Amino acid sequence: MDLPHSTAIATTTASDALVRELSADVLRRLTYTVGKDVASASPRDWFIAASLATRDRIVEPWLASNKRNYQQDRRRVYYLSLEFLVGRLLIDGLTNLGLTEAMRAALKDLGVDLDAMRELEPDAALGNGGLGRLAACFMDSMATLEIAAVGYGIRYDHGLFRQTIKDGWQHEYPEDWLAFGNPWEFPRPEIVYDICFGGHVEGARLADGALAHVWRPAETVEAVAYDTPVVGWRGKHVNTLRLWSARAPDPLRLDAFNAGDYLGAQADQMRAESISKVLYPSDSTPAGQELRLRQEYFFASASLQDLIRRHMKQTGDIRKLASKVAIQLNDTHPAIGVAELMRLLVDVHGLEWKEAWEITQATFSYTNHTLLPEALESWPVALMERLLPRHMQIIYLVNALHLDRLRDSGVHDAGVLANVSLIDEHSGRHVRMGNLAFLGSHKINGVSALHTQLVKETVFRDYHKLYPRRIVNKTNGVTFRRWLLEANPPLAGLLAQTIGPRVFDDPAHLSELERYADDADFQQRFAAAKRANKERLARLVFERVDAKVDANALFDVQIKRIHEYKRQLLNVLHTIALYQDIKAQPSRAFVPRVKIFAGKAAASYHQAKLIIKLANDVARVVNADEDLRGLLKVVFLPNYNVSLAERIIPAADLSEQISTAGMEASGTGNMKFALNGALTIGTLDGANVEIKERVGDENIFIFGLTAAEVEHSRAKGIDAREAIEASPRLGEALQAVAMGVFSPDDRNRYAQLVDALTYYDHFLISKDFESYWDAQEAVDARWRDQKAWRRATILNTARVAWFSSDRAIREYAEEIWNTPVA
Ligand code: 26W
Repeated sequence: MDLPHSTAIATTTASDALVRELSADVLRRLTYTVGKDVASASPRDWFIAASLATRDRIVEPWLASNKRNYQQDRRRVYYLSLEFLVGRLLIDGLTNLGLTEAMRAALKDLGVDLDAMRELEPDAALGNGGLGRLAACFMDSMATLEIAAVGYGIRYDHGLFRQTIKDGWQHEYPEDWLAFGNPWEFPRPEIVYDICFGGHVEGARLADGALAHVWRPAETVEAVAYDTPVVGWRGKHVNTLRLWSARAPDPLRLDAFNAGDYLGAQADQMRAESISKVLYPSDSTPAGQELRLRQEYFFASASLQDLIRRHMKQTGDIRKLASKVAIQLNDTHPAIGVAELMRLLVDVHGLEWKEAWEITQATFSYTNHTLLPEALESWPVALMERLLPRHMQIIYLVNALHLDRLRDSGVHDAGVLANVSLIDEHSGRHVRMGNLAFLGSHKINGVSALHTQLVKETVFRDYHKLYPRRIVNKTNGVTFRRWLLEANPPLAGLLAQTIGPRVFDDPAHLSELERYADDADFQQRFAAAKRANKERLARLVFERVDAKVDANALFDVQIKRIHEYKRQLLNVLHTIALYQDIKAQPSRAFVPRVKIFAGKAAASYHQAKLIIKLANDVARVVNADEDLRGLLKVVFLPNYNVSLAERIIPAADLSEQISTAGMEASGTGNMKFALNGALTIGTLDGANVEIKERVGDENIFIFGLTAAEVEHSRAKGIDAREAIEASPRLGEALQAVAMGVFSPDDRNRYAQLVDALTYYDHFLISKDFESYWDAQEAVDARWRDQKAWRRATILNTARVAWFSSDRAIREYAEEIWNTPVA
């Protein structure tokens, strides 16, 4: 029996009148929008009808919010992001409106089961991972805090690829979220901007003798707006997510069509529309392809044109832009916007360069999400010149003026000047987008305390010395509405009963759980909620991968993009060592574990795909081995996405956050797990450091080298052989992999993987292995003392209120956007 997977918490009581109204609304939508009757409606028709009925209740507060923003002349925040990893919206909308229970009852009266129906909604997977999901959490919090905000991005026809696992290997398939229509969006065919590419720049003398630049582009694409309302908690304020779709200005090309060149007429259309076809599926290495730069400029230009139009309508004065507008750049992907805003201010609105630059800097701010050197975007100057000739001129001028100013102020160190230049002269000339974003912004932020410190010491070291007040920290956060209230009804219900539903208005109330941490009755109920989630996940595991897992076992979970620095390999090697240990000691009592993995690898990332294969190979061997007495199971769940995360996280006992220290900017999954009462095993990396400070050393399992020690090890030169010799367990695990114990069909499959680990081990897996093993033993020891385990999990939930994205957004509003919230 499935628990009703919803919650009546903090929702308005489902009065009979409301239920009747809603069922009439759904029926009306089914009839007049979907065009079906009850007898012929498919489950998907019901989903569309229910979504539209829900959306209908968002529209009025949405219009009212827009009107209020306008009348109160509020400063607006624009969040520019190439990714919004939204997930599903039906339960989210209902929860925020307080209508979940009423809708459940209304649908029941119509013979429809809400919990079955919610699964039909495709995820809006317009993002790769952390950065995109953060943007979605921030949209939720900006609406909740009643900030007048618009999120701008691209309406990709195809989101992140669908992953299947065949014979243990990852396969990628196109994702098609729009196939059955999207009930949440409003197409705005009348909101269109021309986006230009290529051509050349002409100089023209103005009447006053000044030189003006006229860009004669070779190509134009249209950006068409699609709006999705973003409803905040309790439905009080609704913001807009405006996504741009690309369209050819003259899709039929009548001239070519009439001349009989039907295919030629379509080629231009395809070229234009390819811009919003598909999300680039890499979450670290820039694609470096022309299409990607076209995407970046396309959405940055459309968004800036749109926000300037709104600003001019409101104030009529372009000079007031910085006082009325804050633009946040989500990583460097929209950084070309700095040059585009300069172009619009100088070439189109006729401002002087100096004033335009002051406005630009006062308007933009930039969030850095990664230190990985390979992830830092830079574009070949030649490509930039060809695609965006006017922007290249602007970038040169910004750079020249900046370097001149530095020289004037006494900076002559050639190394420093080369580092802070917008142009990288090292291997072919490139425009450094991080530097452009930095110079064009008044504030730059990292996403955890440690990451911000490293931003200051590494990528932006010289900038930080020159502008010591510009880099600030804004530790990430997550929305508790989606990640607790919606994803974990059993726990949410318990919290509402114990400390009251106001905890969903202000998570600070979570701290009131502290006094129940040792309360036997509460511990038992907290554990029962976890248990219900685990049973539900066990059923899902059985459906998806045909493996039977026991809800009594410790669920040990690592779910995130597959990346070497995230060290899924360390976890797999621990799994193998544990397997060997259990086999070697047939009569010892082990803590039963289920190792759960999920995550996608970029299609071209061979090493990551090999790690997926290894996890699956190990799962096959381990799960078939009867010597194990059911003490160990390994599961790789395919097609990790937001909706799957919502199922897994509430069911986790142990949260694996084991990146090489200094490499994970923050992590946000770590926060979601702790909130849902999982204990973290992790390195002192990203926000783990701050989680540890809040939950307390005894309620988290920290292991491994620190970021400083990692740096030191690397400087010295890593030789893993010593560490492997010192750890027989690791040696044996590696040997099993090398000998093909898990790949009898291809004994050499993992040779290079084992070699890389033995000789280079860039991610210090071998150096951290023993300490990881010990931390896992400490986990086992705590698990054996269920009272102590439960106490620690309750304290995790009680102490992580600070990681709410509401807190993060409040900090952005106060310290970066100057839009303080009540
Ligand atoms: C241009 C290719 C590319 C694409 C995406 C480079 C880099 C990225 C992102 C920066 C990758 C990303 O998602 N970073 C993650 O951002 C999260 C939100 O701040 C952090 O919690 C994660 O630690 C960080 O890896």
